[in-house]
Amino acid sequence: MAKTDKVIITCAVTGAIHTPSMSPHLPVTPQEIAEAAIGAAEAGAAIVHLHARNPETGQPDQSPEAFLPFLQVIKQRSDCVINLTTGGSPTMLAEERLRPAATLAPEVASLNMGTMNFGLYPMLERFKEFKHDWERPYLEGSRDRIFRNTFADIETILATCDGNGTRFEFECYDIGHLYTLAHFLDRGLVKPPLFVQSVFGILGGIGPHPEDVAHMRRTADRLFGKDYKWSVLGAGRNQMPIAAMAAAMGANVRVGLEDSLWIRPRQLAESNAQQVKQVRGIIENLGLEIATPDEAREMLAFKGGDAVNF
Ligand code: KMH
Ligand code: ZN
Repeated sequence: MAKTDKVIITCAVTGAIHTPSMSPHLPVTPQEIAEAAIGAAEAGAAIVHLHARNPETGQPDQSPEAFLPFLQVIKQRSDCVINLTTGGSPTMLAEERLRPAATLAPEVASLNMGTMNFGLYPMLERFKEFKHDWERPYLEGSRDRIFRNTFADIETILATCDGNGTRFEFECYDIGHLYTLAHFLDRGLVKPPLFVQSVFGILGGIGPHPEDVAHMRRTADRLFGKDYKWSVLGAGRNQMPIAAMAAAMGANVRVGLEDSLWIRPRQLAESNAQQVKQVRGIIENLGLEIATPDEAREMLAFKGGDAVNF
């Protein structure tokens, strides 16, 4: 792994894992998403990873028009790096998912490195009451839902976004996804420094055990050497333990309500900024420094915040 001098905090503010009834603090409207992203950046996040939702129902929405209202506010009020999802929701296919990144040309977009059965249904054991009709079937349907990211899908997203100078946050949910990324590196379709986001604790992907974290790191080191920057995210209750463990090993970290609604056991986080502050405390107590947006841009070879279409 390329040595990380400073630690990049990414904050993923809303995503498509959780549904609005699970937490009153999950950002849904453009105003809420903008405030969450700006608050996270003020707390120390160099990068914000963004999805859009329908403001009435909270359903994931990958139309570029759904992103524009909050992107413009964030850009006016913060110099943080804006990262747009191409994962959207597991219910969508790649052609729909890539539209915001293709149209809006962000500095960085997520790219999911493998097909998987993204299991959200265990959350039905904790959350029983839903205010919108779509929430329960969305979670229940994940038992049998394929989050499709074939080699062809990945090639399509790369080919569509690369011409805009957009770089990628490679979301790797398992060891095999690192090998898929290595395959694209061999073919010259992705360029170092690779921003590898290792995802731990999603049902259907690798678990959150320290051995899993160590194995991910070892494998990425073997495949990519100094050509990558490592970042980690732990889903749900694994968020802070994984961040602490991996930051001590030299990783960058991702937090945010997209991946965990919690600030401590049984206590909902009241904002994205609260999780950023908590992880920042962990990082600084390890004697490490957090990266500014411009330091993150330099470390990851991003094109700069002025070269986007919003
Ligand atoms: N919530 C992450 C585990 C994407 O947006 O491309 C998955 C994610 C996918 O962030
Ligand atoms: Zn996401």
